[in-house]
Amino acid sequence: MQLTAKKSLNHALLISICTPQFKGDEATESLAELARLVTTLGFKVVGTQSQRQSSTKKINVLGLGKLAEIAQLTGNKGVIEDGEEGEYLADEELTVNPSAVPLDMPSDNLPFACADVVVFDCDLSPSQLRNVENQLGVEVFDRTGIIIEIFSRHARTKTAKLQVEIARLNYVAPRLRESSCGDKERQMGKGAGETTLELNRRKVRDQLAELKRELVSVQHEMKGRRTQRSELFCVALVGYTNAGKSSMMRAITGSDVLSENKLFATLDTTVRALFPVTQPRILVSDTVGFIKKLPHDLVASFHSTLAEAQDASLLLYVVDASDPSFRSQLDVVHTVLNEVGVEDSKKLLILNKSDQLEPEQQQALMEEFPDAMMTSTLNPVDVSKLHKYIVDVAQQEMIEDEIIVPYTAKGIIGEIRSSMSVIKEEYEYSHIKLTVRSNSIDLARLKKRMLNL
Ligand SMILES: Nc1nc2c(ncn2[C@@H]2O[C@H](COP(=O)(O)OP(=O)(O)OP(=O)(O)O)[C@@H](O)[C@H]2O)c(=O)[nH]1
Ligand SMILES: [Mg+2]
Repeated sequence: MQLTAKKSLNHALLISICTPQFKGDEATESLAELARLVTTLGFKVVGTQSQRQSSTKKINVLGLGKLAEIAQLTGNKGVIEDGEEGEYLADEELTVNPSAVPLDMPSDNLPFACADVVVFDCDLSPSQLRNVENQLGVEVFDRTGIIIEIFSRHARTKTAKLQVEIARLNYVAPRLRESSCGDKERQMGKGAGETTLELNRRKVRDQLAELKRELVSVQHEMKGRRTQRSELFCVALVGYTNAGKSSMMRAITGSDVLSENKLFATLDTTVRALFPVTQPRILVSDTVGFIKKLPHDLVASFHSTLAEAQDASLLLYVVDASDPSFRSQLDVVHTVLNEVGVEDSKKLLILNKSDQLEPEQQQALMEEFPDAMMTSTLNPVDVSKLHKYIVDVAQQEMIEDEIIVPYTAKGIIGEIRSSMSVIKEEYEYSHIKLTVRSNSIDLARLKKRMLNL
């Protein structure tokens, strides 16, 4: 199942099922986030509706009244039968809080009746999805389907593509069973439908097995590369999607990593050296962003991508401090990182996008998070401040030592200068005495080599 953009722009109607689990503005914030997700896919949001329900588990997620209302907005193309109404609480309109909606979200006055896609801000079971699709007669997607589609479109490297495809097939597999085509096949005669269904299921199973095999081999290669880098000080940028991780990566490494005002712009871990370059080099990795209700399969599939964060000596938690919901976003980041087993090494909270905050707001945040660093990736002073912080932490991890290099082995000095931080050079009668700072492994290796010279 792939989202098929029948027109260049699908007009999406978003639906929030407000269960008692939602506290305060959570439903509104979540709906605003869904608006950003579907906008990332190129859809145009033409309206939002909400339905109060005691749970999202009912066969019919929408009550009869709300269903009829939405059917009108989508052009009455479906079939609503009597008695489809399930138990539900009173319904109400939900107006999206403008501060929670990104500024670039299309503001529109289009009539709702032109909605040709309906997107639910919750997960729907295969049968719920099929029911509501029949009732409305338009394409219906749930939140996971939308997230998986964004991941599919944004995956660039082989690893990311494999991981996303595995998650996509896992999502598609149970839905195959419920497809209307499957139903027709089943009606054709005993066994005939089952055969088609079985065939499709087997195809998906085979594809999954093949993809998993490929992933294991790619992960093996990745592990090898990480081992080679393991002696260097590594910093990982982690955080919610759109917080500014890639922008910060670009700023502190001088690289051209993609940063976009789109959710999930980055799906692959990129590793670059800190710039201006330090001796020894410090590596920085940019990682996949998180989102609330991230499908479990996707979390699991990104295990290997996040392995970079696992190996990092310093974790930079980047938040978009100008987003009122950044605290709950940070909770999501902590939860997912715990789930994938990223041990908390040394960490720094980065309150990014400070240029979007008033001075009083900045001050209040610094009082709330005294250990954090306030930054704007657009401000070179902030970028240098973070660069210095990273270098200082890396320096603290290093040890100082003296190395005696005889003049007969002068060639090795260049090597030392390029891989260690040389603090002092003293020229004696028969040798040069270098005071250096480096990690213990590199120092031990160098001393062993010196013995053999
Ligand atoms: N105003 C402002 N915008 C920023 C800042 N940092 C990043 N942005 C913008 O925020 C948007 C998202 O930035 P990215 O760097 O792609 O965010 P990300 O955390 O890598 O996002 P994912 O890859 O989706 O996880 C882009 O439009 C950036 O230009 C900042 O300090 N101030
Ligand atoms: Mg990014």
